[in-house]
This record gives sequence, C-alpha cells and structure tokens, in this order.
Amino acid sequence: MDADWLPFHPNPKKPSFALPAGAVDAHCHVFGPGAQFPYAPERKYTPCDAGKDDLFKLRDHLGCARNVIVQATCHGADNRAMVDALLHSKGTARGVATIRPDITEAELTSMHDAGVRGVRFNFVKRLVDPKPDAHYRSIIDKIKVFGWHIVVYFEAADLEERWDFFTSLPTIVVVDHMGRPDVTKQPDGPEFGRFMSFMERENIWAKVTCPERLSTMPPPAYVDFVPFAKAVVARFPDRVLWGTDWPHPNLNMVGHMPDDGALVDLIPDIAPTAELQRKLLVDNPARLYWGDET
Ligand code: 0GY
Repeated sequence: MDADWLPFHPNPKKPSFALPAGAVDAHCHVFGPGAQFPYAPERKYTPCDAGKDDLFKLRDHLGCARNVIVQATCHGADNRAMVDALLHSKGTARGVATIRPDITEAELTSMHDAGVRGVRFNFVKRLVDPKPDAHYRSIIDKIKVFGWHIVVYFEAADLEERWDFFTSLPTIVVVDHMGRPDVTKQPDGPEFGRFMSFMERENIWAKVTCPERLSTMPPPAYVDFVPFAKAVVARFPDRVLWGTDWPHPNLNMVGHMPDDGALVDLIPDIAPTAELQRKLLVDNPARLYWGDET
C-alpha cells in the first residue's frame, strides 16, 4: 500500500443509533486482497487490502442487513473482486461496476446475474482520467437492456462544466457524496443551489455520504457537513441513499480515519425522523437495488 495510506478503523464502536431492520450500506468498496485480485495498472493509489470478509464483518457489527459495493478506481474496469464479493454475499449485496465500451453482452449478463445493477462514471481527476462524453454514451447503449442505472462521482465545479451531459442522462443517476460540496460555503448559497436544482430532476438521486471527506470540522460531529446532507434528505426524501464509504480510500488527504460506528450515529442528525430514516436506509436502496426481487 502507499506509504501514507490510512487503513480502515480496526475496532469501530457499536453504534448507539439502532439501524432499522433492513438497513443498507449503499456505498462501500472492496480492495483486493491484492494477491487474489490484483490492483489495476492504471490506478492512482495502492490501498491496504480490505476484502469481502472484513466488509461483511463490519456490516453485521453495525447492524446493516445489506451492502451496495461500488467498484473502486484502484481496480479499474476489472470487477472481479467486487463480483466475487457479490457471489459470496448470499444475496445481501448488489454491485455497481466500472466497464469499458468494448464489454460483451455475455460479460454484462454474467455481472447482472451476480447482482450488478449499475455502472459508475467517475470524473474526479485525481482518481481517473475522465473521457469524452461519447465514451460514456456508448456504455449507456450497452446497459440499457439490463435496466441498470448510473452512479456519478464528480466535484462541485464539474456539475457546471458537464451540466448538459449530466442532465441528458437517460437513466436514474445517483450522485456520490452530493457532488462534493465545499461545506465551508452556505448550504443555501449558489454553489449548492446548483446541485439542489440538479436534484429537482426526478431521475437524480444523491448519496448523503462522506462527512469525514467533506467536513473541515472534527469527528464525530462534522458540524459543517450536517446542514448540507439534512437539506437534501428533507427535500428529496425518496431519492437519497446512505453508506459508510468503507474502507475509506485516500483519507490521508483529510488526515483521519473515521470510526464507522460513529458514522452511523450521525444519521439522526441528517435524517431526524423515523420515516426519513426508513426511506434513506431501507426503502430507497431496496427499491433501486432489489426492486426486481420477487
Ligand atoms: C469514494 C471516494 C474516493 C475514491 C473512490 O473509487 C475510488 O477510488 O471512489 C475518493 O478518493 O474521494 O467514494 O470512495
């Protein structure tokens, strides 16, 4: 792993907030293990190993029922570690893949059968080299028949730059970490206002995730993050998702590793009622990721 890599918390607390039955951790990753699932040559970081066994242990410890495992950039478009985790999850995990336009229908079918329900388009330049729109459009053509959705990861400035592209996407679009707002600005200011206008489109969803990444204030309260996430949950309660982001890549950039139990304890601050919590943690992810289950 990279010399300054921060490994995931070895001993997270048991949350004080009891997650509702059926709660989904809808944003997490697996890293390797590298000896079994090598990291991609084009990766921009080399993480600590953090495989499916550790992920499922955390799921049970926190009181989650299910996971959505999002392909991490350190594995590029090699989805084997993520798919292997889905196949060993006994139906308790769905996946979001990274694919290239030359993927075959047989490969997509096999991923769908394993539990993949979406693709991730990543525009964060320190993680990937973003591609021209045509690259993403050819992937959209391939996934249409499977009914998959698109997960996008971008920074606040990208929303303005690629507005026409993002607003033209024909599927449900889930935005990672609310599009990375600068939380030192005002939640009702122009920058986050642009994101809230984006959310007004019925096909746009948001993950109210990553206080540890976005906040400039100390854990576990992350006071400056809360009003942003709370505003999104209040206004769009049926189109929000929550997740841990375990095993928390690149937190050397912010200087600390959160306690995942404390991240769970932050949920009532951003979703203050039982109804909002049920939608955020249970109903919304169940509809999006397990909606085809009979
Ligand atoms: C996250 C955030 C980050 C990394 C990745 O796939 C990734 O490498 O998503 C980041 O560094 O901000 O969602 O895990």
